[in-house]
Amino acid sequence: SVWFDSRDVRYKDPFGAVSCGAEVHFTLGADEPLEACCLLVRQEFAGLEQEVPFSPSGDGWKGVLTAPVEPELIWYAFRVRRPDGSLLWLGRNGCGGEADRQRWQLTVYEPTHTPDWFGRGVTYQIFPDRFCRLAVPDGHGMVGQRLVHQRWDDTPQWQPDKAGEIRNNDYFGGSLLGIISKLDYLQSLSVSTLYLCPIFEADSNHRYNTADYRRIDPMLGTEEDFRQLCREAHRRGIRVLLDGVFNHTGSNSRYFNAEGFYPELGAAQSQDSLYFDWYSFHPWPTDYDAWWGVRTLPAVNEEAPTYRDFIVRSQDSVVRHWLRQGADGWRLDVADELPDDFIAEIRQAMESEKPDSFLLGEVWEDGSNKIAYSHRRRYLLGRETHGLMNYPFRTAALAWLRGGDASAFRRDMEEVRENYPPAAFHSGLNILGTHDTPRLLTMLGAARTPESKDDRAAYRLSPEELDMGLARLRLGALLLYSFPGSPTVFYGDEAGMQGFEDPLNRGTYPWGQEDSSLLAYFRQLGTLRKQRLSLQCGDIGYLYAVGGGLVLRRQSEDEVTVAAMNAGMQPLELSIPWAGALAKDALTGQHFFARNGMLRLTLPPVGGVLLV
Ligand code: ARE
Repeated sequence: SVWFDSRDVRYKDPFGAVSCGAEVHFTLGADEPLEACCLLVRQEFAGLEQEVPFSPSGDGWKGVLTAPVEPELIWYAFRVRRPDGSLLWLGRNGCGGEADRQRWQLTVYEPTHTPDWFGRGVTYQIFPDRFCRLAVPDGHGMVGQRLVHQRWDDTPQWQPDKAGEIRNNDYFGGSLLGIISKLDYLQSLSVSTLYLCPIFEADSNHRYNTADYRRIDPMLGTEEDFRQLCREAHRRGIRVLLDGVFNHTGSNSRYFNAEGFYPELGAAQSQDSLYFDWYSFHPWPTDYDAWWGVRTLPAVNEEAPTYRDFIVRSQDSVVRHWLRQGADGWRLDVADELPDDFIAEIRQAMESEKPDSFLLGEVWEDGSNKIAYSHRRRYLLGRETHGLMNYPFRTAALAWLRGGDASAFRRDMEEVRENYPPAAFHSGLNILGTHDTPRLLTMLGAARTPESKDDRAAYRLSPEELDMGLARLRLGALLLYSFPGSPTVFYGDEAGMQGFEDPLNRGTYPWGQEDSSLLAYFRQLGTLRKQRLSLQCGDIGYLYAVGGGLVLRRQSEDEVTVAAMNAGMQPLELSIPWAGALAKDALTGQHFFARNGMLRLTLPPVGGVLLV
């Protein structure tokens, strides 16, 4: 038989993605005589097929592949010829006769600069209308010349007192000054990056339908408020990431202007509009391309030269302008629908404006091999984003926390680690929940699926559900803060907020009514992340991943941290290799003694320790 393991350096060296031009050494294991062996290599972007001949060596057959000099996505498999002349193919799904067995992936990236501050530290995500309300001078909800919503002091009280009172179109009046007033709070959580959902003028509470890219929504504050927010954040070691929605605008925008909110001619009003070629009409003006068919989000034609100039190319482009005002990076909304070269241009503009700024992409799948619009897209091969929202992490973590097998978590996360360039792997926005998903506590606690919309809206966890939800949430947070990439907290998850999907996941932060013990726990995790280099940027290894048990080791040059976790409903006895004589659980201060290089410990059901 013949065999191969892409994750074992005895078979493929080095591990994982490689930089352009690197040599990759392959060994195919064989315990039968072979006449010939070769590596079948397909280059996805260049569209080339190539064969690399192997030669016999002591423990199998060996060959060297020199990676292309340009970033590439390679698919490979093996073909061998036996002495009787028969051919055998080996792919991910085993040996067989077909030529096209599933191939292994080899990512080839260009090694470029990735700012490391992002992946090391804690990110806090805020939905601006819902975090903190403070008086906004003249904070009318104006879009162009139209008052689209009331001043916040006419809107409902900050904390709805009836369950389910968060509705789709409500405004609660969170503001930039409100966020500034809570920066000390964020600092107490050791936050180092603040990710703000859109803050530009728009006629919705989520503001993904941008009306004016160059203006802070007056309900949130002013440009000076934004500058002050950045200054005050920077003073506390917190950087600010903005949400850039460059795939579509609002229909009530300065550019499309469907209902005439703005005095100038929008694309929907005149074919002579300066913005006419930003959009695709069929026919004008009633039918047009829109994001996922949502009429209020007309899709932009990113190839239109005036659009490119405006967003990224000109010296005073939107991308540059807000960096100058103090932002430290951008999150690209629906990055998987933006042209690769547009993303690369944004990266270039950012690097020339602010070399240490960070570019994050919203992609829900493994971003190293995603097919979008029938072709593979590039997100992290060196010229595009620095990192992606890590939804695969969320999926795998939630499955494990809710009774799944830790081996599946390990398999899925090791696949991402193998596929991503190391810097991108360490620069993920690791999430357990966002503004697009149900609240974490609800996901982990709810014992039944709500039957109706009203049931969903009114659903509050019972005391038993809450206990289970909170125990799992703590365990999930331990995993989150122990994993490579930025542990990201969606505002209020640390305070015990509940709610099913949008809009129920976008409640107002419960100031004064937080779950204080949960909050203290997040503070403790934040402090540990800040103190321990191994957690920030160490290598990851899996010491155990079976059933509910998951043990991760993070290792930097002279520091080791081990997160030992049990998501199962029974206590779990474990033996963990440990170099020193003594280990301490950094969360409780409890000590453990090692014997013969092993630590024996019993983890309670749905519980864990962080060993240092
Ligand atoms: C609003 C209402 C919704 C309603 C919708 C349609 O709130 O209840 O269903 O309208 O009428 C923003 C707002 C949303 C708003 C939407 C449209 O935040 O509240 O919805 O605009 O007005 C996919 C995309 C991904 C996208 C998610 C939501 O790939 O890019 O869907 N996420 C971004 C933002 C959103 C934002 C938009 C895009 C639009 O983060 O907040 O919505 O600018 C799979 C797929 C993913 C898919 C995911 C969820 O896993 O792989 O591709 O994400 O499911 O559907």
